[in-house]
Amino acid sequence: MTINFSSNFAKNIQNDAKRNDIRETVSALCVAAKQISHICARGPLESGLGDTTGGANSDGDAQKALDVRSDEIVTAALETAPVAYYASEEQDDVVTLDARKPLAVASDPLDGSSNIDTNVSIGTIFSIFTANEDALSSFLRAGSEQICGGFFVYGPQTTLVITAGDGTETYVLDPDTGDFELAIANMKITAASTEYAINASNHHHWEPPVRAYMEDCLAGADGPLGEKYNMRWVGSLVADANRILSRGGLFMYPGDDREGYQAGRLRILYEANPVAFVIEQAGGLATDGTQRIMDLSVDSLHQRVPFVFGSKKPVQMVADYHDEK
Ligand code: AFP
Repeated sequence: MTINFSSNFAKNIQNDAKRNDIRETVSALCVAAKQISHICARGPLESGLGDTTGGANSDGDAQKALDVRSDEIVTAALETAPVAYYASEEQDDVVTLDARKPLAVASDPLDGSSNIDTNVSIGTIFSIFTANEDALSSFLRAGSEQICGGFFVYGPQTTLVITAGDGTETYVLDPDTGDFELAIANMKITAASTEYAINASNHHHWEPPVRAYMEDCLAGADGPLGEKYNMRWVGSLVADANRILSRGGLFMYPGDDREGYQAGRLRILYEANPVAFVIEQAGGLATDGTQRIMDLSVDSLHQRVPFVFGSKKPVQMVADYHDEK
C-alpha cells in the first residue's frame, strides 16, 4: 500500500471497476513518485541529474537526465497498472502498454526541469482518461473528459494534489510510514487575490491585453486597480499551482510574439488540463485568457496553449481586459 485514499476520493465514480482502476493507477503513480522524490532528495549525490542527454523532446527542449529517468520510472509503474496507453512530454508518440486495459494516462514526468540542479521544487503531472479503441484518440479530447488528474510536488514535502471530479485533495508522503496520507480535504481557493505569477522578462513580447493588465497591477494602490500587487515566479508550474491552491493568486503563461510562443509554452494535454481540473475542483478558474481550458479541443499530443488560472476574480479580470481590447 502506498496511499491511504480518503473515503471521499472518487466516490462520485459510480462504476466500482473504474473506481478501482483509478485507485490502482494512482497507487502506481505514487510508487513512481516515491522513487523520483528519493532521487531528488539525493540531489548532487546523484551526479548529473541536470545534465542534458543530447536528446530533445518533441518541443525541442533539451532533455535532462532526470527528465528521461522520470519518464522511465513512470512508464515502468504504469506497466503494473490497468493502463493501455501512455502519452508523455518526453515521448514523441503514444506508447501502447497493453491495448486490452481500460485507462489512458498522459504525463509530464518531470515538471520544472530548469530547476533540477537548484534544489527548487519540481514535480510530476498526470491526467487520466478512459481508453478508447485507438491509442491517439484516447488523448486528443477535451480536458472535461478527464476522469482524474493532478500533480506531485518534490519540495520540502513530497505531496500529491489530486481530483477525480469531486473536490481537490492534498496527500503528503509521510517520511515515517512511506505512505501518502490525506492532509487537506476539499481544498478551496480564495476568490480574490493580489498576488500574480508570470515570467515578467517576456513583458515586451506580450499582447496588449496582458501588458495592459500587468501594467495596471504594477501601478499599485494609486493605479486603476487601486491595490498593491505582489509577484512570485518559481519556474515550476507545479510549485506555482500548489501555492495558488494554498493561498490564492493568479498564474499566467500567455501567448507572445517570440518564435514558437504564439500559443505560450505550456502543453494542454499533460500540463494545462490536469492543473485546470484541480483548480476548478477547488473553486478557481482556468482559461486560455478568455476560453475555459477544459472545453478546448486537443488536436495534437504536444499542443501548446496560453494558460491563465487561479482565484476567480483576477482570472475573470484578465478575460475582461481581452474583451475590452
Ligand atoms: P518543463 O521543464 O517540464 O518543461 O517545465 C517548465 C515549464 O513548462 C513550467 O513548469 C513552468 O511554469 C514554465 O515552463 C517556466 O517557463 P520559463 O522558463 O519560460 O519561465
